Amino acid sequence: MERTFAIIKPDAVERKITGKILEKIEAAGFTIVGMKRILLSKEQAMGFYYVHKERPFYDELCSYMARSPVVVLAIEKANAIADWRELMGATNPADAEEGTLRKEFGISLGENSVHGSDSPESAAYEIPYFFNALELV
Ligand code: DAT
Ligand code: MG
Repeated sequence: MERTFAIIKPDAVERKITGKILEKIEAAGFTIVGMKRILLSKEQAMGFYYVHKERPFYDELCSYMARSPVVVLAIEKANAIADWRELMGATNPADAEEGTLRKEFGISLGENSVHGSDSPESAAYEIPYFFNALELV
C-alpha cells in the first residue's frame, strides 16, 4: 500500500464538483484515509508550494490556492502516487488525456481542479503538512 496527497482545488470546490471528484477517486480504488475542507492563507499556500518559489507563476498560484476553500485528502492504494497522477491527467487540461479529471473538469493551466504529489518525497512532505497521525485512518 502507498499513500499520496491530493487537493480538490478552489476552482472545483467553487463549482460544487467536490462530490463528483470524490466519487471518481473511490471508483478508481483509492481509500480516503484523511479528508478536510480548509481555507488556506496565502502564506500556507506558499509553504506548500515552496518548490515553485522561483517560478514566475508562484505568486499567482499561491493567491489562487488561497482564494476560496479547498478539500485536502490523503488517499491510499497500491501504486497510489503514480495512479493518482494518471487519473489527474496532464498539468495543462488542454493536454490531458480523455478520461482524466483535468480533461473533464480543468479550466486552464492555473485552474486545473486537482493536485497530486509527484514523488514519494513530495508525498512525505505534503501529507504531514496538512494531517497529523490521528487524522489518518
Ligand atoms: P502539477 O500540479 O501537475 O504537479 P506543477 O507542480 O508543475 O504541476 O505546477 C503546480 C501548479 O502550478 C500547476 O498545477 C498549475 C500551476 N502552473 C504550473 N505551470 C504553470 C504556468 N506555466 N503558468 C501558470 N500556472 C502554472
Ligand atoms: Mg506538482
